Amino acid sequence: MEENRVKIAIQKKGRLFDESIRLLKQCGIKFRIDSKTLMTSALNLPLDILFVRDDDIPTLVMDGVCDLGIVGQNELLEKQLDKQSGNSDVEIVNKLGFGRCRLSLAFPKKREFKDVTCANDSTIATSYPKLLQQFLDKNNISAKILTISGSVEIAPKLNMADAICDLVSTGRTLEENDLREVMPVLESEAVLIKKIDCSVEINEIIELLDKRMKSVIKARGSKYIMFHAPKAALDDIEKILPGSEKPTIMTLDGETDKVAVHVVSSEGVFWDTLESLKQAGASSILVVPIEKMLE
Ligand code: PRT
Ligand code: ZN
Repeated sequence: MEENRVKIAIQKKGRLFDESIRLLKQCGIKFRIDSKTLMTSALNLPLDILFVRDDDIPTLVMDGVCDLGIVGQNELLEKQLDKQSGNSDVEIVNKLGFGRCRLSLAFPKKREFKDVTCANDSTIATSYPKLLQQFLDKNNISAKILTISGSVEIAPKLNMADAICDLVSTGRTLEENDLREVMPVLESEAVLIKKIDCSVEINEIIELLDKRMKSVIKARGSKYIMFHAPKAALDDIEKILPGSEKPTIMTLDGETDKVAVHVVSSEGVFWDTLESLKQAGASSILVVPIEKMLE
């Protein structure tokens, strides 16, 4: 009988590649790749990794060629609308916290924008015609959609379109092309997607991988904080610590009023938090990254 192996599709090259690889490696998966690799088998887990264009990832999972995929929500939703298959054949297992961007409507700076009705009777260039059409329908806007696969932001300059609907992260590309973001259409980040009707054996492997991914993602946002503090200041200090669980308090050799405090904080620890801790009486403060967290 053929061994049960999970197939995961990830982007071959592009914005999601590095982080997808980093996540799999941090989950303890060992594999070898070079620039020509189209598929590789993990050495320590029944997992095969396929390297493809991001546009193909939703379809590969929907059609059951792959069990899992790492892809932007923008790409997933566009393909789902295109297939008109609803959400029945693929589900989002987890948000992965990278590849964040938004699909936005953008107007040339010199074109007036008061509200979304200003898009009426315009031509809008986009690579996401289905998501744009859904947005226009929701807002009762009638506009012409010009579908182009790349360099969408150049369309207004070439008089091909009055506006665009494209992905934005820093906003630099819009700025460079004399465009301004006027309305968000969709917030997006990379997600782990899964074919819904996988076998029990395949689901077990997916669950293991999902748990590891969640643990890695949680650990990335968390810090381990250690410091000394007067016992009397502990109540105040607890209020300062962001998103932390109950601290571990330990006695310090030869000290009666001072203790050592260790705590995991699930939110970013910024300089102002440390300064407030110091002001409240904490000293010898150490903040260290956490590699893995399992509850
Ligand atoms: O070859 P392949 O088809 O696999 O790659 P691709 O060229 O289609 O995709 P790629 O690698 O550019 O993006 C992959 C995914 O990354 C997207 O589907 C999004 O989910 C996510 N992502 C996050 C982005 C951006 N940020 C982003 N800024 N994808 C594209 N952009 C582009 C945008 O289209 C525009 O041209 O970057 C420009 C805007 O960036 P800023 O920083 O100037 O605002
Ligand atoms: Zn693509």
